[in-house]
Amino acid sequence: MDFMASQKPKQPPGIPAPPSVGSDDSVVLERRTQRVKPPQMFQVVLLNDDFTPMEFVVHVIQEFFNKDRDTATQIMLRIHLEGKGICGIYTRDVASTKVDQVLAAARASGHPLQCLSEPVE
Ligand code: TYC
Repeated sequence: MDFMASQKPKQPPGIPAPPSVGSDDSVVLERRTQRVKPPQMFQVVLLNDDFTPMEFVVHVIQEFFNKDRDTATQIMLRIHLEGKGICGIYTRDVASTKVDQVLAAARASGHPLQCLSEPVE
């Protein structure tokens, strides 16, 4: 009877296989399975109101969301017509900073513009 293992033991999922040593003493590292999920992303949304000037909103979108003038104008018009619009998608901290920057700029100019961030999906 043969008690020798005839197959390599299976590696549990998520645990990297130990390095195997070749006949010439070279070490081969097995491919690692990815174990970190991508971070939750947050969309920064501007809300429409009846008082903030269109030109100010275009300026804010260009300045804080790095859009060119045409794109910023399209986003502003969407917000104006549909009530709200996404200006960008970022990690939690970056999205939160964008909201703070937009609100600070709006308040400093005396406009009631509202901005928020919400998780994507
Ligand atoms: N509705 C505003 C106006 O007619 C323009 C506006 C657009 C305001 C987008 C806010 O997020 C906004 N002046």
